[in-house]
Amino acid sequence: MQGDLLLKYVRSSTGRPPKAAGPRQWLAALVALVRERIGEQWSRSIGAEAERRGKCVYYLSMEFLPGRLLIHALRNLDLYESCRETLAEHGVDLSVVAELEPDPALGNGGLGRLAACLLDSMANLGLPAYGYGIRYDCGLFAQEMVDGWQVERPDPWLRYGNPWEIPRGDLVYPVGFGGRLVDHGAAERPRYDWTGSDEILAVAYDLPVPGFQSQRLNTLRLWSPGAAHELDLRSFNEGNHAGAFSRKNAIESLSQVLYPGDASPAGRELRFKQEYFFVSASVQDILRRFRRSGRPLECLPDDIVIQINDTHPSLAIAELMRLLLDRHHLDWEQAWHLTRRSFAYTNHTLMPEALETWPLQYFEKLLPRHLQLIYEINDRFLRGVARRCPNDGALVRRLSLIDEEGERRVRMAHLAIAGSRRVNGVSKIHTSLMQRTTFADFAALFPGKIVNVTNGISFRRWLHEANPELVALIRSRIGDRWLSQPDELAALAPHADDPAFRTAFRAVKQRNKLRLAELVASDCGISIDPNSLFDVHIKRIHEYKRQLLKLLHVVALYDRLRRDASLPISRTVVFSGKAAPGYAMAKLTLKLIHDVALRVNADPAVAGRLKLVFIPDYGVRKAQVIVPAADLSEQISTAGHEASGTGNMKLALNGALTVGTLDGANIEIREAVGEENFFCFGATIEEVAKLRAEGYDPWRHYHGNAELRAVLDLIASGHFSPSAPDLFKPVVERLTSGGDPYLVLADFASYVSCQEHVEANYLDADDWTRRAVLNTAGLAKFSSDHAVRRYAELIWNAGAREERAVPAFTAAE
Ligand code: 26V
Repeated sequence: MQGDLLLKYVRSSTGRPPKAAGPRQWLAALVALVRERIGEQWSRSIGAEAERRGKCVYYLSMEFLPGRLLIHALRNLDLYESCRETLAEHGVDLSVVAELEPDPALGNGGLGRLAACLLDSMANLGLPAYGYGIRYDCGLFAQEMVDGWQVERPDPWLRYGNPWEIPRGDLVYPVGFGGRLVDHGAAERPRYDWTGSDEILAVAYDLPVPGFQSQRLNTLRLWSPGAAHELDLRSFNEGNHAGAFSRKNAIESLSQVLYPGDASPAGRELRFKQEYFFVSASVQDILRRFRRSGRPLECLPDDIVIQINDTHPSLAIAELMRLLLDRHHLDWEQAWHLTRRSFAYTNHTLMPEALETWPLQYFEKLLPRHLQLIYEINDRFLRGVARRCPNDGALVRRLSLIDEEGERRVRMAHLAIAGSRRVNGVSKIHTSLMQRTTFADFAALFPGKIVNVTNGISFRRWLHEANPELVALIRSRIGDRWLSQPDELAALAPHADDPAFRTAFRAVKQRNKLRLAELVASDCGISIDPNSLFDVHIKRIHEYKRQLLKLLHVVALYDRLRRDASLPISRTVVFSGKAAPGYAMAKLTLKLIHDVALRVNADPAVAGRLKLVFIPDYGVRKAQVIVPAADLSEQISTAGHEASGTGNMKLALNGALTVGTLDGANIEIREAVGEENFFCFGATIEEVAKLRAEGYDPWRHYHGNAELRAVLDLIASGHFSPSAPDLFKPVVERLTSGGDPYLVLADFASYVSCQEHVEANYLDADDWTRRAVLNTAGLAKFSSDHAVRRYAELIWNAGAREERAVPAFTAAE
């Protein structure tokens, strides 16, 4: 039945008979089939009726990493098997067709993937929600490795179009930059007009976000820039062809690229414009939909909540104020009262260099009205502070929305906190650090405002889709209610004691390892042994994530194995991840991984016992192959630096044991799976703080640990780079005379001894599997469904309309 329908779609959507259809035509037909099935549901979900049922959540994010949709949707709709069979009858492999779907890489890492997992869960739980972001023409760069050096290539993911998206020519908003302010009001009640700005248009493109077997289909709405008069026709007709296109090009540059991470210096002003562009369009769209409901503006915070994913969309706070004041003519107290109750802000990092601030200059030039509003917000806010804490000028300076030192800048986190109903961190320890350190003054001022919602991951994506064999095995024992009720995954724990279950679990892992071995063979041309321990470090390349610590361990192992031919070790170390293009140390680390790999993999003295591979172009697609195959998950950030981590959850859910520091969500994962099933090492947050306070000296470790010294000397000597012997000196210098800012050397001894433990444990394959099962079962609470429920209860007050009369306005702080 579904098969016939599919054949019909091949004809109607590609104009070819099935016999003549190639994989791209099959893809088009499959997408048409799914779209037909979900179209009805989608229009019902976005219909006014559905929205009136509960609060609507708007999730604003500069990044989304949704992954491919086809297999996800086929499984959700229970069409997977029938479609696979129909294709097979025509000699076509569904997995080959699925590979043709673009993987939207509209994000850098965890923050973007979290946005996608939360959207997935909101749909799954039937919560009305919209994701808002930018439709970047090129997502995060494609990573190519040339002789171990990262080369960034554009990723024109829309080259063949995006089969899922629906252009919404009916949803277009003007967004202005520049111009000046004119006061139209009376002296005691000024009213500003922002005039003369250069207006561009924001055009909506919608993508479906299907829930798992739920009736709800949410929308990811991405904005693309256009201009009212894209082409200056007169100029064109006068022969100025290049000039006529220049405005069009300038406008299009707004969505051309995603900024590849915090360490990249380029394009700051463009990034600022991107932030305002998507935020302005989104807030206008939110207000339009709200106005359509016919409810008075006073009810805005009862009907909507705008969750901002880090500070990147925090200009939305000033934008809502602008619209409420200048367009809807509310007075300041009303507008601020509504705004503060409509927003919530999630913080994802406390690293000072990633806490956004924008020069006042940018505002003066591009957003003069917003600057004026931010001054006013700040003024009122600081007067409130001074009233509560008189004579504390230092406190006022610390809390100010404006950093007055050096080039004056707006502190976006302060704007986000002042303008939100709640602020949340993404793991218990991260939230506690927010409260105790970076935002301690705010925590004291607004007790209870900073709350914790530990991150979660979509089990549909990271188990159901990535690891279907494991899902089948789990189903055979505990059914499949856990897919919609993730807590029920905990029922798997007793099966860890069943030898037959362990054998089956191990067999699944083994097949996943074979699949990864195939990927490594095709991507890297290296053959790896699926019987070895698969030791996996996959994430953005950053010094705090300490790829270097892992690498020093690899070199130490290499040295040990060369000296001792009888050491019973068999390990394959897998790295994958991208470096920000402007981050020299990260790129040199990649080169070092490559050069060490060349040496190690070619040395007969360690053959069969140690392999090192780097899989290029990490993204959701590759992660879905690597994660199910891992035995050991490396989560080794310097304690206090990884806000949460979500890769740690994906790997543990798929039955990897973690070797990790007491950082981010590792702490909660360890609690959930049991200390005995987690390899913990390294300095704690308190110890890190103490070491730094005492004046940390990496040389002490260099001189005090012969193995560490030998490893560093080997790297510095040019052993791994004979044709350029000084190449890696900057790495070794960074870890020694450079002060070793992320305490790699301080944790080396503890890490190596922990890894000895890992090796000894891995020799008992059956017991290792028992613990792997306990990891899978223990991860139940890290489902993003759970996280969304907490957001709904603690922050959004969603699920039901707030049972409250229209609020009386009180004088705002
Ligand atoms: C900052 C900037 C600054 C301008 C250029 C582009 C850019 C991109 C990202 C960032 C901040 C990144 C913050 C981030 O990704 N944090 C990660 O969030 C994950 C989800 O909560 C969490 O699991 C990770 O631990 C955390 O590092």
